[in-house]
Amino acid sequence: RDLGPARTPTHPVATAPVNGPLFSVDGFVKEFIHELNTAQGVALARSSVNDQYLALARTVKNYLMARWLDTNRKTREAKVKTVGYLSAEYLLGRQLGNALLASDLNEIADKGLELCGLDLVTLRNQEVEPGLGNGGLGRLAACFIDSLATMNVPCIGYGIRYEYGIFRQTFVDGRQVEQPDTWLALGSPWEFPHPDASVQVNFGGHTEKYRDADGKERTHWLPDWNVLGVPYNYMVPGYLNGRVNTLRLWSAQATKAFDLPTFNAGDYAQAVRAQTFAENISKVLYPEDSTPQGKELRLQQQYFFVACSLRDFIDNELEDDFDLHHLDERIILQLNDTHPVIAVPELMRILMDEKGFDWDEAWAVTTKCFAYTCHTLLPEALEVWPTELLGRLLPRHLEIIYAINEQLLEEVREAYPGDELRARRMSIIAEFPERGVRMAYLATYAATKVNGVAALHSQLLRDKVLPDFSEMWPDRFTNVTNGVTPRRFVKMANPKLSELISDTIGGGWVTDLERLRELEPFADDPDFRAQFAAAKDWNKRRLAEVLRKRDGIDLPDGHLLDVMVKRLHEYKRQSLKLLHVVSLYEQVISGKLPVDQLTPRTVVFGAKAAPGYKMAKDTIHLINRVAATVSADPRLEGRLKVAFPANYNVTLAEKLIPAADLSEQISLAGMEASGTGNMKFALNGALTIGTDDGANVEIRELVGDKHFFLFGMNEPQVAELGAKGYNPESYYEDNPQLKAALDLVLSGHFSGGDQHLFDAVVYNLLNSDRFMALADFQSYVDAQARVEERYADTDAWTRSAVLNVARSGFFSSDRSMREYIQRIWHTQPMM
Ligand code: F58
Repeated sequence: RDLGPARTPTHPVATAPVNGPLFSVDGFVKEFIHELNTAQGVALARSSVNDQYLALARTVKNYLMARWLDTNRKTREAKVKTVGYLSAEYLLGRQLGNALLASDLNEIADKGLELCGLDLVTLRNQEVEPGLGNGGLGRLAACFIDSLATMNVPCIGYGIRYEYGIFRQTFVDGRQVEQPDTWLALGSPWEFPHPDASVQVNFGGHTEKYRDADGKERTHWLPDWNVLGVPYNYMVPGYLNGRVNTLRLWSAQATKAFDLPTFNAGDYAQAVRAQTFAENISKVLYPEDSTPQGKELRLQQQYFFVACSLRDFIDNELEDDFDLHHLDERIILQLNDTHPVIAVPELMRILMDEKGFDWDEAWAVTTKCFAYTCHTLLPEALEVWPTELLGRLLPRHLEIIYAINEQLLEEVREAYPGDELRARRMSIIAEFPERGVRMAYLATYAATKVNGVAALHSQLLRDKVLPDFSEMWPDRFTNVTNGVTPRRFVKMANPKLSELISDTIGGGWVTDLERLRELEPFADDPDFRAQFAAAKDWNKRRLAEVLRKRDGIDLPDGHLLDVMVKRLHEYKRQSLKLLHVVSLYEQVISGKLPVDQLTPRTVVFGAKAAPGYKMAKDTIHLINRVAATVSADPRLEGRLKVAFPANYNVTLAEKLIPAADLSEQISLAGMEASGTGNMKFALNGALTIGTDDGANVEIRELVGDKHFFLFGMNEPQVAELGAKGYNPESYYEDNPQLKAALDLVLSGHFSGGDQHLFDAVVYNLLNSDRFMALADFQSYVDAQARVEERYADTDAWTRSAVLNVARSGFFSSDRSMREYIQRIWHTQPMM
């Protein structure tokens, strides 16, 4: 059934009076002052900006409160199917702006604060964003829950309330230095802790067999330690529709039983240490690593939040007498990558050991309740938990996993008799390099549906990562191309463009993004183009101000703003972008390129490297050194500048993306599962220079070849070159421009004469270059020349930019959610 676009309310429902503060400037001011006085305990005249921010947040929350309670009550009464989104990460970004937008309070708040002599923008800037995620995967989860709320779909987001989110990046002499992210330090007005609803989670111990009253053999788990999960609820308001869903994040706390034996023995200090041990579970977000090591704490985190979530749903969201044989009618649990996959044996355990189900009954229910999304193609990023570790921490779960595997192998042998190699390939248990549980296989076997996150990725997932599974169960595999929320990333982040769009085609696009198509004819309207360009300029000026204050960086006027922001990873190829910069620079200082032929350009990088990822950190160091050298060299006459603001996060993205002219999406084809930054840039009128990778493929198809700068090998060509044997050094030898750029780095030019400082980066490119940056260099440089040519023709450029916006409506996360709903979840929006 086509659900159509998210409903566009004809009137802002949030304005209807419900129990809550009056929807007027007066009502707002009263509430604000009340919060300031009673919750903060200060008078307006004596209050700090932080007091004011906290009071404002609480005020806005009070407006949403009745809606939230109402949503909960109605959903419970309707007994409809809920999406249980299980994600170890939610990269939410700041909450205040989104809450104001969703509740239509922007104007009232602005006026109300003005009456109090305060400025809304200043208060908004006081908020520290909750950085409870690493990058794309966590941000996707945040976009999805926004869309579900806006589309009136019942959803509970489940995750972990990390006390420290993604580290704060600083640069010391150009090198990345990580600082703890103390996002809770100044108060956390958006959360509702419910210690009364805490859930116990068990670990360790052993299992025992026994016979139940009917004489059936059963197992129970005798754990030897436990912790408490304390739920913290967050509002997830839909856009102007009155729905407020819930994000429930779990925080670990020691139970009384935890330290009792030690305490009784009189060792107080040891008892306190034990408490710290328990609370470590939700202490810190694991910074993404391309090679996950078997970190015990990480597995504890995964089981912790999943066990809390299942327990919570079954005990608190369902009726007391609910028959769990029908669990799939009330929830679909979406596994956001393999991090929550331990939920599969956990549900089996609950159903069998606690609810008395037989194996077959439990498996029948379990396999209807889960769906799995894969977000990667890098083999080393697929989680494999050593059985030694898993068995020590969760002995009952390991038993269940072994039993699931036996059943899988039986099915495989039945379907492919005599093909023992296939059975071994498909086994959930890996034998090398050590015995381990392949979580992606477990997820694939248990799930109703398995999806990749862009068309190309889903195809490669079937053909290269899980070929045996997709051959055996072709219908289980599907694609849902990622999307981004237009509320945060267009309406909020780009107010000038949003206003122009709404003035031109009406406001419906915010919840029905395909309507941006109606802008297409205006690409040929000089008047519209002028306004479009003016919005871009405004965004650039706003960014310049932010970067000046935040980083002391000066953005020159009139430059092409060329932006590459994403996690630092070799496969994403920041080094290719850097080689282009170095090459331009080298050509000017060596006299090969007259400086006045250089297109005035500012290249902005934003990227965090995993703290343990040496190559990534060296690359950051090199980018910073190149930035300092290039930006300061008078021979460039200010026509080339490189900026690398530290600590790229959602808040900075919201300023950077709307200002960008050129979006860099230059991963090696076949490596970036989807990308979502690429979508945000296109929707904000940047043109993309990119490879045929991830969702770039779909962006190019939609916006048209003419309005996208394609370069580099495609995936089959990459595979072919790899098979043939790739020799990066030959590209260096054969391409004088490339050679000159690399030689300049090797000469010590960017490192104060130290000729070896960047050996690791350069020789990695010359000797191994796993992601074939050198092979794509010339093609990239040629594409950049086409960029400059188009940019020189302002009208043509703006026309392309308008068409990028008009044709990118597909990339709304509302559309992604519609596809999940129709093909995977089979849930219904509530009317
Ligand atoms: C990203 N994965 C993909 N993983 O790289 C990107 O192409 C895609 O658009 C996005 O997911 C959303 O589907 C990603 O962000 C992580 O951050 C993991 C976190 C946990 C450790 C391993 C990496």
